[in-house]
Amino acid sequence: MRPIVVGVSLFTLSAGMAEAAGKLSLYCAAQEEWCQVMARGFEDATGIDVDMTRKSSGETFAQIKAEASNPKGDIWWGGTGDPHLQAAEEGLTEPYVSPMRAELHPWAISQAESAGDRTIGIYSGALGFGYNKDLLAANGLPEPKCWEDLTKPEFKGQIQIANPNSSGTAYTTLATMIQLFGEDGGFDYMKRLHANVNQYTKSGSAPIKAAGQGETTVGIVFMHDAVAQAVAGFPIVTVAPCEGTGYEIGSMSIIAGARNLEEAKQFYDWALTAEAQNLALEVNAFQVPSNKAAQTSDKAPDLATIKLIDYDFKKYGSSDERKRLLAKWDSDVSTLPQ
Ligand code: S7P
Repeated sequence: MRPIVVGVSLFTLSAGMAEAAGKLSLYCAAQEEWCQVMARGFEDATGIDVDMTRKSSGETFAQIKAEASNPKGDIWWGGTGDPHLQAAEEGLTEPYVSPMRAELHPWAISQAESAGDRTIGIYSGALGFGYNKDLLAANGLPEPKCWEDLTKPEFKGQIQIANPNSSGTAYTTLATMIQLFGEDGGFDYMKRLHANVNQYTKSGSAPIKAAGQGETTVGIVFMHDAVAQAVAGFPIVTVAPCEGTGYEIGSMSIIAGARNLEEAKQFYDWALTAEAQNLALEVNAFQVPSNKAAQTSDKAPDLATIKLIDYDFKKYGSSDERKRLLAKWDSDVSTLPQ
C-alpha cells in the first residue's frame, strides 16, 4: 500500500487498483532521464502502464498535429511552452483545470489562462550558453560573456545550436534575439551567428553534450542543461549573456481525442504534485519547478540574478508567428553559406 496525496484527492495504490489500472501514452519532450523517471514514477504511484516516447518540442508538436485525426498520444509532458501554446490555439490539446492548480506559481497558471486551460506550466529555465573551458584555452579564445561575443570571427566553427524547427530551445533563441534586438536586428544576429555554427542539431541540449565531449567549444542551450554537464564532471562553464536573455515555461498538455483521457488527467494531477516534481532532483534536472512546495536544486541557475527579458509567450507561441518565423529562418538564415 502506498498512499499519495494529490491536492484534494487521495490516490492509494493497492492490489485491486493495480488490476483495474489502465495505460497511458506519454509524449515527453524534456531530457530522456527525466522522462524515464516520470514514466516509472507514475507507474509506481498508480499501477497504470506508461508507454513513453521522447522527442524534441518542435518534433512532438509536429507528431501530434500529424496524428490529429487518429491520436496515438494521451499526454504531452515537457518541452518549451511555445509549441504547447501553438497546439492549444490549433485545438490539438484538451482544456483541463486540475485541482492541483492552487499549488502552483503564478507564471505556471498564467500559461494555462492564456491558452484557455489547454496547457499549464511545469517548470521554467533561462536560455544562455555554455563553453568547454579546456577547448577555449587550447584554441586561445577569449571568454565569451555576451550573445554578441559568439558572432566574432574567432568563434568561426566553434558554436553549436539546434535547429529551431525541431527544437524548442533553438526556437526560444530565435524569439529571444528578436525580442532583444528587434526583428531585423534579431535576424541579422542569427545570420552572423550562422557563420560561426559548425552544426545544427535536432535536440536542444545536444550542443552542450557535444561541448562536454570536446566536439565543439560553445553550445547555445538552456542554462540548466549546461549546469547538468558541469555537475556530471565535464569542463563546462555556464554563461548568462550580458545583454539579457529569454526563458521558457516548460509545459504539459492533454492531447485532444486522447484514448486514455482519465489516465491522462491522473498523470496531469500527479505531475503537478511536489512529490512528482521532486523526481527532477534524482536525475540532475535543474529547471525551476512550478509547484511552490517542490524543491529547487541549489545548483539550479538562480533566475532572480539573471537579466531576463519580458518574454512575450502569447506572441511567440501563436501559430501564425511561430510558422512565419520558422519559415523566415529557413529561407533567410539556414541557406546562407558558412
Ligand atoms: O533538456 C531539457 C530541456 O532543455 O529540453 C527541453 C527542450 O525543449 C527539449 O529539447 P528541444 O530543445 O530539443 O526541444 C526544455 O523544455 C527543457 O528544459
